[in-house]
Amino acid sequence: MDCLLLFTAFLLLMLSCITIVWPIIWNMFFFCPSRYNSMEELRSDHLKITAILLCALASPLRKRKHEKNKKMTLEIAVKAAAGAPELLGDCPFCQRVLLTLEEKKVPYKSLLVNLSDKPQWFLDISPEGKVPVVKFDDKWVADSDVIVGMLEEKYPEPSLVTPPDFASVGSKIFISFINFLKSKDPSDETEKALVEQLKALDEHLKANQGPFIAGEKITAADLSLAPKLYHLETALGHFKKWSVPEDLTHVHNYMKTLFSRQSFENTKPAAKEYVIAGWAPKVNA
Ligand SMILES: N[C@@H](CCC(=O)N[C@@H](CS)C(=O)NCC(=O)O)C(=O)O
Repeated sequence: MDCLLLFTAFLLLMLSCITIVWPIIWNMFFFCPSRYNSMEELRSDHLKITAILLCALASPLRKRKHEKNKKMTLEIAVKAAAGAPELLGDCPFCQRVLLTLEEKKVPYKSLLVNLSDKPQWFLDISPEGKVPVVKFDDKWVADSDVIVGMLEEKYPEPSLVTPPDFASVGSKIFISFINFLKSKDPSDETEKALVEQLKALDEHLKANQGPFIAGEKITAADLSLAPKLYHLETALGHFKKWSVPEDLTHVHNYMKTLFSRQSFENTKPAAKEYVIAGWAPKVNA
């Protein structure tokens, strides 16, 4: 069926661009001949109509391609929980991709990888030994940034594109969290730096009415930040008995909204203890 439509489109294009017989027939049968004063006028009108026709033909073709993509189950290699290789682990980059798949309702199959004993099949598809990796058209693709970009391109509906002005909101929170978590010197201002980043997010959410970074709709920036905030809350709560300051009410509501979403429920680490176990080596280093 796709081929037939393509063939028809091709035929129309050939007819419209190459022959001059076609415009003449067009004029004779579809339009009143007196409407055109010259052949040029007629041809220009005819080209416009043909372009509209081609767009109309291409649109169902594009839609069909996306629908076909939607039915295919994507394979994704993700981190397994430490000490429980049959459970989903604590990789925020993997969860970001899983969240994108869930929000776009793309069927997927997770392949759990024990990162402390990487199997050969995994090293074959991910030479750097990192998760997540996703199989697109028989090719394994690494890096959550690249994967999320490809998912947006292949599955444009619903769009999760973050407006460029908001794309970097909250982007320094993760590194500030790691610095504070690893810090052994209470006076080194890593806590202050983290609070400043969280405050900036709080002000952004307040100014833009939320509940999400770009307003009413969840976008890629939220799906990237959600797992990182979950790690922040879990690891700092455990290792430093620290929590997000009470007065940052917009951040608190934002976290609540994100963590209670079905997509988050379906993709979060199997238990908080795996998040804690994941950060323990960094804290104790
Ligand atoms: N920039 C990469 C980072 C991925 C990454 O660092 N993944 C970690 C797990 S969270 C990993 O695979 N580490 C390899 C290892 O622990 O051996 C991305 O965004 O996908």
